[in-house]
Amino acid sequence: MAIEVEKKFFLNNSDKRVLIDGADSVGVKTFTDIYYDNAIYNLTSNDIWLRVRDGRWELKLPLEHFQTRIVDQYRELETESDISEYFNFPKDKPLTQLLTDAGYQPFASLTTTRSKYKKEGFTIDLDAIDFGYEIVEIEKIVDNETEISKATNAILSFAKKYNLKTGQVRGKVIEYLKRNDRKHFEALIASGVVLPDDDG
Ligand code: V4E
Repeated sequence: MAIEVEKKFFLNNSDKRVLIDGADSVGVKTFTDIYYDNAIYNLTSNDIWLRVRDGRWELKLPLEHFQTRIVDQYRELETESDISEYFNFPKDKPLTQLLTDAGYQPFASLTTTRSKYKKEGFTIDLDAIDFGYEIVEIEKIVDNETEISKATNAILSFAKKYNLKTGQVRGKVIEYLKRNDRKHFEALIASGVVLPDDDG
């Protein structure tokens, strides 16, 4: 099973130029994610992310407890049958209907334009999100959990080499909630999924 090890960074324009210099451009694509949770935020307050990306269901499950991790590590379920099994839903009914019946509703819709590059064995995603937010992710995909710490160290060394600032970077969904849904955002702080910050 593929495991995505990734870390997000903010970038200023000169960092961006240096990072992209000499990288292979893999292409640009645009996609829309609709994120789901129930009224008491059962999923997101446990760092579980359920979304439909351009019509396909995906579920991201944390591998390590969110307060102890250095990079983001998620297991990804990408078939309706795996996701149904995770929720203990019966196998013979459509997932969308079962989720609606169980109280899961959309809470955010985000359209991302992603410019993808490869450099030195890493994937670099420059994401521009429709509500006016930009973020970069450095990623490695590994085949099993024993390879995670090696990939983590490699991402951190790569980032250091290109002078990228580490520290807490809000993902696009967290930033969206901070700007648009304070109640949900505060619930994620209360559950420890998001750390409080000092910029309001
Ligand atoms: C993992 C996660 C969320 C789900 C969205 O994940 P993300 O990597 O931001 O999306 P994307 O579009 O890059 O997915 P890909 O194409 O790589 O599959 S929303 C929040 N998180 C985790 C998280 C957190 N717990 N705290 C903070 C400050 N940011 C992000």
